[in-house]
Amino acid sequence: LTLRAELHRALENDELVLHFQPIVDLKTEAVTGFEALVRWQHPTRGLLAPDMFIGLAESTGIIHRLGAWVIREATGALRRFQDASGDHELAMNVNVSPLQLENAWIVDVVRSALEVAAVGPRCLSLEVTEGVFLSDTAMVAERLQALNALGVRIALDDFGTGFSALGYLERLPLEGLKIDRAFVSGVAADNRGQVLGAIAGLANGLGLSTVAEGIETEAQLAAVRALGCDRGQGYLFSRPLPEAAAAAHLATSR
Ligand code: G
Ligand code: G
Ligand code: MN
Ligand code: NA
Repeated sequence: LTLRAELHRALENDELVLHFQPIVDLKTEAVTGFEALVRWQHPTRGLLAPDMFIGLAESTGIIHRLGAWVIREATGALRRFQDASGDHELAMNVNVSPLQLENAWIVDVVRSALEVAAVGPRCLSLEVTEGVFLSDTAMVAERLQALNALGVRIALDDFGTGFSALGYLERLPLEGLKIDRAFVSGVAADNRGQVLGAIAGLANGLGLSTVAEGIETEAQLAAVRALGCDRGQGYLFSRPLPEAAAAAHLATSR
């Protein structure tokens, strides 16, 4: 069987799982939320990373159902994390493929996921990549406005690596930028923080929050903090974790 045929069955057979990577406040290092990252617990091939199947899900159209499952599952997990920690401000970031925005159904999926989990819409953040600008931008803008009208936040993921059409930063209802780890990896080396610093300054000027991605060392942490990023994410704090481990991490981080 091809992976493609198996992906159809994976959804029915409950073979997808979410892992959760903590996002921390850079001032306090307190966990402010998680990014949900999907994996496929394949019956014979083991745990598959999203790079192995998201492209396939997009080219076959399964991404709509897969993405809806991710939104519901992540929102349900957020409710459990909030209840366990007593922190009802805790946030969940969910990756959304540009293709998912072409389908108005996503607005209903998000609305009902929030209702079912009884989670405040401000606690859900949808991450879209700059790849959305390759689609019909009027349609993308309309869809993001509809999602934003529900109260959910929209963040631009992998910022700086794609088609940084800066005009969209003003025209789309964005709440924040996730600064790609490409800009974080060299930040602690001499004279390598200029782009990250400039992005943080740009975000600040536009009233957008910033998450520095891929922080792996204390030196990088110190540098992104000094450059004015709000929050951070990376192996220094934690790798993506299964739900039980993420809940345990949350309990010990406060
Ligand atoms: O840990 P990591 O290998 O999880 O993620 C690799 C890539 O897969 C990242 O670019 C991430 O944005 C993407 N990804 C992870 N989970 C999802 C998901 O639920 N939906 C989509 N569309 N992309 C995801
Ligand atoms: O593209 P996106 O930012 O959604 O995907 C996040 C990806 O980055 C996931 O694959 C996640 O496992 C990975 N990641 C998270 N933290 C780190 C890190 O500190 N270093 C590296 N190399 N990858 C990371
Ligand atoms: Mn992401
Ligand atoms: Na990213």
